[in-house]
Amino acid sequence: MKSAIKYSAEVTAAIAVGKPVVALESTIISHGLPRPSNLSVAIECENIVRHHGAVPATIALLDGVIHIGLEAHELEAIANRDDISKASTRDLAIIVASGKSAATTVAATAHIAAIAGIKVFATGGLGGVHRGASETFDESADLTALSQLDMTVVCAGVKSILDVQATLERLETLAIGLVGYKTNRFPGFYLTDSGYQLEHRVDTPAEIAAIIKARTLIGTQFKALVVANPVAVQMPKERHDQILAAGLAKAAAHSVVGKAVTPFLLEHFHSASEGESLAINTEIIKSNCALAAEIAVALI
Ligand code: PSU
Ligand code: MN
Repeated sequence: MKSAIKYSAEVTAAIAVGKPVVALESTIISHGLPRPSNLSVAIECENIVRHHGAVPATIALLDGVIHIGLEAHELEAIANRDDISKASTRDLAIIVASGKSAATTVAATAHIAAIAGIKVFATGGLGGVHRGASETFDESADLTALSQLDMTVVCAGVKSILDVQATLERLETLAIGLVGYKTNRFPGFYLTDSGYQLEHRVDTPAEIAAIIKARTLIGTQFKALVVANPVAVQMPKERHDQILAAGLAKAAAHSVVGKAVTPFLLEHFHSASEGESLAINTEIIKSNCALAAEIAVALI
């Protein structure tokens, strides 16, 4: 077997000199955003991380090799190739051994980033407990993965397509840390407020860096810290609720299950909102990349 892990030139150089690195996931590029904006958003996100003084490490699997940091042509492959599956942690070894290619979810990205010693990770929204999970058992592997990893994940909370209350309960059970960034309300991805209160609020990257350092002292670092960063301008609530109800009905009518559920509902949002959800989704990722870079810089 070839070497299973390849670092980009930029990430290799950053790690060598102890420069801050921010991990970025790739499922959002291959399965969360439509072409062609997926590639331009991915490039823009990397540049935002650089602009804030850190180095981006977009993580994905190409032809059986785990990539930590993508060269320009590799980022393009993840955005445009048709053979890119969606890999969670359990899929990683299977994809490596079979020489296939995949984008990595939050769970798989955090797993790989932790191997590389990367401490901060930016994404759009976490996976969580799906509606009806008490019947379907559909709970994202993101939650259990994050309960075992030394990682700080910046996200805009969880999408309203999920059961937000149940997800918050599971985050508590799994001892995953949770703070709101400049908010006391848990954000709901497209919405700045999912309707749930947060116990802890932070207002600066330095405060978050102090929490990360305290975790290591106390020995609670191997359970992720989630930084919930609300989008500045939310989708009008009524429109959001209408689109969501139609999307959930459509998913049920088409018997969409398993890992197809999240991409299906995201696609529904993008087409039904005629690009509004896409614009918000893009803002969310960009803002999370900026904050993640600031946290990584504050940690040095
Ligand atoms: N949030 C987004 N876009 C996405 C995802 C989350 O805004 O594309 C992806 C992430 O990769 C997350 C995954 O880890 O969906 C969760 O999928 P599932 O519900 O199948 O675990
Ligand atoms: Mn699922």
